[in-house]
Amino acid sequence: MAGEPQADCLFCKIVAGDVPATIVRETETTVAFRDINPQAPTHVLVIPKAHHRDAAALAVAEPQILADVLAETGRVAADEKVDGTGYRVVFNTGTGAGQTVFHAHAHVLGGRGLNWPPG
Ligand code: IU
Repeated sequence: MAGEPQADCLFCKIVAGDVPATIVRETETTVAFRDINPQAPTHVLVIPKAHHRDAAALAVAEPQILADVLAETGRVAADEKVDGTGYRVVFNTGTGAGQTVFHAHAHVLGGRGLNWPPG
């Protein structure tokens, strides 16, 4: 059922504490942790604790929690001191866009120049 933990989901396991992660922030509805394969000096993932396959599905099912995720991206950027220079928030959606983990997550990237358009 949408929102419920999925036994085969890596990020649900991180939420449960069954898979280790370097957690930098946590709220009632979200967890933020460092990406295991960082693509920038700051690369933090912000996820809802509830399981939804991507950001659009989360927006439809639990819009307040998507707002919580976005608010946390800003707090992560401030904590990491990349809010002044600028940072990027990315929701890869679908395999063609590079989504590999099908539990909604925002990438927060910063600390280096970021090209546009992205590759
Ligand atoms: P993507 O947008 O679905 O490709 O992002 C998934 C991210 O999860 C990717 O950047 C991985 O490096 C990251 N990740 C992680 O942080 N910890 C893990 O145990 C695994 C993937 I597996």
